[in-house]
Amino acid sequence: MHKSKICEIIGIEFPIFQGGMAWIADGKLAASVSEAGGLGIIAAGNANGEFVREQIKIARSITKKPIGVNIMLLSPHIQEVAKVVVEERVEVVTTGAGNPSQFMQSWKDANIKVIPVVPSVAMAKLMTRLGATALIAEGGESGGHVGELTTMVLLPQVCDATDLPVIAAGGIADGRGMAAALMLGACGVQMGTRFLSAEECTIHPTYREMLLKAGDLCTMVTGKRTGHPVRSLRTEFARNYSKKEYGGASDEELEHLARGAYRQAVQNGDMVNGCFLAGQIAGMVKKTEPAKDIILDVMQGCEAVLKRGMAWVK
Ligand code: TUI
Repeated sequence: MHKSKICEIIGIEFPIFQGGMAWIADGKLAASVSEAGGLGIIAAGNANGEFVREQIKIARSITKKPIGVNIMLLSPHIQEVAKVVVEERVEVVTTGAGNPSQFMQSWKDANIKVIPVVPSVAMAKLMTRLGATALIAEGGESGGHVGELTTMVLLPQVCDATDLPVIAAGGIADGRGMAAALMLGACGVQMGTRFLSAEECTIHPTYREMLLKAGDLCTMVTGKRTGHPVRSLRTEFARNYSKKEYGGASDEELEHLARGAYRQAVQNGDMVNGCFLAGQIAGMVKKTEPAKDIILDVMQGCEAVLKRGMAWVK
């Protein structure tokens, strides 16, 4: 395949980003993806600045290639994490779950490439105006915090609204998904759920097992009522939360239920208190393999689909 413009801009071989999954995407996973030619991204999630700095150092000890940090804008440690990425000179910052406007200038001054997740055309236009390097159009098929629109609907509208390169995310886990995203105007893809199964991804064995066993209908969205909709595997925790959410529980009670739930899932595999974030495409993730094999499989699959696509052209 020809090089994508996002590869030239960031200095990577393949236009594949690994999603910044909270408490999952650590320095080791990110470095493995970057070393394999994609863009590995460390998730800051709700962690503090020192945790993020440590993960950046771990990644740097494994790879000399560019790495990214995903900054979750609802984090209580947002101010210190925003400074750490500057001090540690990461090549790319992606953002999620909010509006990063107040940080954009300081990151740009530090020569960091800023690539925000945009869930709408309005946010795409705002981020373009504020000087983002590229945009990630993430549809609600994704795991974790979700927007309203699907990738199929969001992606072409974001592409029409900006001249910046657009990365597609949400519901992509193989070469077919990547090819479809390119046809809708994207110049690369971001995958979270597919990289959850990577050999280098440290999640609890229970999490891995549930992911590999998941089928097409195995995820659900909770938290719409609180304004923080989140997609996760349909576990006892998720069903219970949903029952409470629509059964009149107070916001405080729901917040109490959700506190620390991502970490409980990742580190302890706790089926009762843990929230196992995963995208709708989980049903297509069937084996554990090295990050490098995932990237090569998606790239080769994409190229094969694009070649077959010529059969439709007269
Ligand atoms: O951010 C994600 N996925 C995530 S973040 C996360 S951790 C979390 N912790 C507590 C509450 C909620 C989440 C787990 N998964 N994906 C990127 C994403 N960003 N999806 C949607 C958005 C988004 C939503 C609103 C981006 C911008 C936005 O702006 C709203 C506004 O106008 O401020």
